[in-house]
Amino acid sequence: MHPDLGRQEGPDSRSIEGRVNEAVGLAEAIGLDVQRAEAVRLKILRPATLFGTGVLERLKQGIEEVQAAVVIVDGHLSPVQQRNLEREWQVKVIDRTGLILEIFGARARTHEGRLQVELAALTYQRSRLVRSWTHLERQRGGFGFLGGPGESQLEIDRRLIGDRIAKLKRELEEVKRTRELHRGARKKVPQPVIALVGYTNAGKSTLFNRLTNADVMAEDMLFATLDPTMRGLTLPSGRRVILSDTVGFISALPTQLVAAFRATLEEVLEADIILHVRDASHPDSMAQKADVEAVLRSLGLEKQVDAGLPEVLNKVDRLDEEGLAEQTRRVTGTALPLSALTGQGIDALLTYLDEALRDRQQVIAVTIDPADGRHLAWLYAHGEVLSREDDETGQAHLTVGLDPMELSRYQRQFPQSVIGL
Ligand SMILES: Nc1nc2c(ncn2[C@@H]2O[C@H](COP(=O)(O)OP(=O)(O)OP(=O)(O)O)[C@@H](O)[C@H]2O)c(=O)[nH]1
Ligand SMILES: [Mg+2]
Repeated sequence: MHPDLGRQEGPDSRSIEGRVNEAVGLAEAIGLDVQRAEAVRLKILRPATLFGTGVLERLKQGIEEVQAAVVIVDGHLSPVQQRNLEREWQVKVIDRTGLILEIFGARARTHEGRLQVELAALTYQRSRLVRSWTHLERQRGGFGFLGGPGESQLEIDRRLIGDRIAKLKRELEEVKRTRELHRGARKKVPQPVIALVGYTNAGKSTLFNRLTNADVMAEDMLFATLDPTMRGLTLPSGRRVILSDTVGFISALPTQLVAAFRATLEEVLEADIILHVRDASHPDSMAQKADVEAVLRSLGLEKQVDAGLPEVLNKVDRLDEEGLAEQTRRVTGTALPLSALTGQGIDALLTYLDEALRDRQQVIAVTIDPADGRHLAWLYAHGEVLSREDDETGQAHLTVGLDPMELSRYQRQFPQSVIGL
């Protein structure tokens, strides 16, 4: 049930139908068999049950008719509302955040992924315990801490959860440190990193698979991907890069999840190029774009978002010319229309990546003694040799393009050799 508060937030906001469909997609993502889905218009908000009495009664009949095992309310439920609805309908009730946490719990494969999801779920649970606790205390007309027979069960639960959260945070720190060590080792042969980000189901994994011949799960399912995956890829110029596929975003992503995944996401987003992959054929494409950009901003990428990220307008095979023109017109940065499914537009994307990476390069001119093989080898391995002339004395005159990071490394290793920039 999608509670429709009757709010319309501007021309690019989602249709109610789109919201209901997305909620159905979420439920199906953990294998639930959705028997009925509807938006329920709320004229007033009832603090105790969210829905009014008449609506409650009507929904109860529907629930009994299909013998539902679980009811999903696609919005926020307070712990009290959740409990009251369960009592009223005699069925398990969960809200949107609870559902998304379930999906992530079912998807987590790596050790780190599992830790992150558990941290998010416990943080969520703790916030709810606190609230229902104060509620219960108020009902009894007292303050929990005045008198009372020792710790209440809820206080114990709270403390246990708190301990577990602290432990998870320490473990995650440890995992992160180990990974940084590995990353440090990898950076010895540094390759630019390109990260694919975007709304769930936009086609990131399909594009990732097409570009790298990988076999990452790509399905018509929300949150198919959870853990970031990286793979090498050779661009037309011969330049090697690393492509990274990431977890998708969704509207009203639970804050607990963003917080728990923050470290992983921030690492991915340190990429040299961030490609925003969009389903340009989706009716709510613009609203999805706004949601993704909001998450990126919250992760510290305001500047890049304001400047306009390069956008892959995916699924153009489902768009007519007019639709594509309309989508392209609304892109601030570079628009890269393509179809990850048919392969149309992929070459243009690769060329774009090559050029974008070349633009960041600095060109140096050096003269190298023939005896200095190590120097020459370093430049061939780490830079792009743009020209080379060997004179009669055997000296090699080179112009070489270097990525900013490589340039500083070069200046450290071969301090005397740079002739001109
Ligand atoms: N028609 C069409 N469908 C596509 C295209 N690219 C991807 N799809 C389909 O879109 C669905 C989602 O694709 P995924 O690659 O799993 O999407 P994702 O962005 O990785 O999704 P999450 O991992 O859930 O965030 C799949 O059914 C794909 O076959 C495309 O260019 N055209
Ligand atoms: Mg994916």
